[in-house]
Amino acid sequence: MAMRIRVINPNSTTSMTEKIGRCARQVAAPGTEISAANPPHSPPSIEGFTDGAMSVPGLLAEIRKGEADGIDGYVVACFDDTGVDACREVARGPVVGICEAAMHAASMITTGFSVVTTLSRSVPIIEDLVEKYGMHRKCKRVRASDLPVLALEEEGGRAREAIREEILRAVKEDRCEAVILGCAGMADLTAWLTRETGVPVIDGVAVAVKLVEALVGAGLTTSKLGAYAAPLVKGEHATVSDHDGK
Ligand code: 5HY
Repeated sequence: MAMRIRVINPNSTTSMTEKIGRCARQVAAPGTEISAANPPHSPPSIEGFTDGAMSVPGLLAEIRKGEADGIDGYVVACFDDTGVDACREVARGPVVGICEAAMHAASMITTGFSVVTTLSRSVPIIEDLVEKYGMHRKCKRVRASDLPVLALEEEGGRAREAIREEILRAVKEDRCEAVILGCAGMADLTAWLTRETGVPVIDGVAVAVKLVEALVGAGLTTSKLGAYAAPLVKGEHATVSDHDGK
């Protein structure tokens, strides 16, 4: 089934967006057209609550562009699943975050997985998602490699070695049976890390693309019956009196 999927990197680092697009195309089915985009003015990397909040307006603008372009489904390529619920209000088709996708995939091939992300400050944000997605029994631990997100864009850096070491510690200490890469910018390291560690390493970008293909292929779109209905239209600078004090 031919379909058009847009992968959106909520941060504004275009080299990461291009890398994510390449990884998405590697796994996409022959009939799937992948486009990759990022907001022009969001933070260059999302490391913590404020960056995440600041990236959402631009992310929503990219979804609105996708709706005008007739996109069938979306991947939000940030492991904080930044703004996914808001995107689902705006989009007609499915919107899948790479964290939710990766955790559900891991839960179907293991009895327990760990996550290796970037900075320690991202760990509580991801631990909140573990609870939100009902994965507290399957997720053994969320670990930080102490790498800034943009270290993943440095040629010849030691990022992949640091992630490899953390993966090996996770297998040794957490009783995990697979490890999820906790940053979209790690997507191009998946094959190397799998070979180097002998551990099933899960990249949320690849899994999210296949899940969007599955949902669109099954004829599923985001339900507009309740929480994900289109946003209510608001007047400019509406005041309480405009709503009869309700
Ligand atoms: C991501 N930040 O996937 C997250 C990872 C993190 O800019 N892309 C980012 O550190 O939460």
